[in-house]
Amino acid sequence: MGESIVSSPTQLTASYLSEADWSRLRSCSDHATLAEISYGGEPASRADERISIELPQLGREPLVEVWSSGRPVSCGELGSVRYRSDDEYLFAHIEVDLDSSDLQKTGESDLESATDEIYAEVFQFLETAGYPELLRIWNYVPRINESLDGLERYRRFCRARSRAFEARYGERFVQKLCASSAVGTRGERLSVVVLASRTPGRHWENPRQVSAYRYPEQYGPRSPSFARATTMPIENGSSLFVSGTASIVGFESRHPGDTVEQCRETLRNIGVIVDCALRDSALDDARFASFSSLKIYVRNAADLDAVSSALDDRVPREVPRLFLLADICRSELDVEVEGIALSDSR
Ligand code: 3EB
Repeated sequence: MGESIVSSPTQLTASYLSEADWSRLRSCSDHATLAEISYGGEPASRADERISIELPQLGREPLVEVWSSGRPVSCGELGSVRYRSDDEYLFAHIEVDLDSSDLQKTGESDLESATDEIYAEVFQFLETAGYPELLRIWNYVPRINESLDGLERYRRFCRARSRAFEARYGERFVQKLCASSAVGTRGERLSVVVLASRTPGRHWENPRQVSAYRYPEQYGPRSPSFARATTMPIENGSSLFVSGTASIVGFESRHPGDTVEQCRETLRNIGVIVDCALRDSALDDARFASFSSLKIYVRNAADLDAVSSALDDRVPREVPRLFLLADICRSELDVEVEGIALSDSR
């Protein structure tokens, strides 16, 4: 069989494009876009097709994150959910302005009631839309490390998220948890982006790390609800979504105060999860050739160059990278890395 220059129709790709390249590409093709995400700019208007995230980008020129599968896309809104789907995958976005007064107060903090509302609505929506399988969730939490009435906002977010998962999936909800990230913004919008599918992916834990849903209580009243990675079978292999990964071994943070060592530890964790998801893959001969993209969250802009060169030691320069200024959910951690890898069964 000859090589096809067109990617498999069911392979989902995320590209980081300059605004100029993106406007050229979208105007000269009927290229179907599942999600278009920009960082650090103005909030998107209701009519805008773009998802706008309140995290400044670091680096030379602003990049747009563009997801596509090559399949025709339809889009719409239902309640507070905005979505785009291609009959296999669906992106849903929902956000709540924590400053606005239309939040229903339930006696808990606004952050917790907003988290609960968002997750309950998303779960209901995915069921109705026919994309019930979770593949990847991105959470953007305003002022994540601030304390609110004696409990850190991240821990409140985790409590509400965990309750929402339990309400939806019951006691055994940990089986449903997918690859995720949760990072802090300096804005006011609690924003959740969900990638879901009609058919299930497979969720993975990292043997170097205690499962986040089993973290001891010292890290909060209810554990974080996510898996370390999720794989999705595609035509000639599989896609691997690696969760936000930080310098945590077992359940403990390593190398506080040393961003470069944290970055190296993070890359060791990522190496292990990639090996796991490969070895036990349904496709024995599949091989994760390389990451197709990496996203790096750094707490301090001054660490950008050091983190970037620590990455250069392990990751080929051709792998596209996007750097964002974000608070990491543990206050002693300064860097977090997530990525997408593609297996290659040839
Ligand atoms: C960690 O391993 C680091 O709460 O959804 C990474 C990925 C982290 C996802 C989440 C948190 C989350 O605990 C932080």
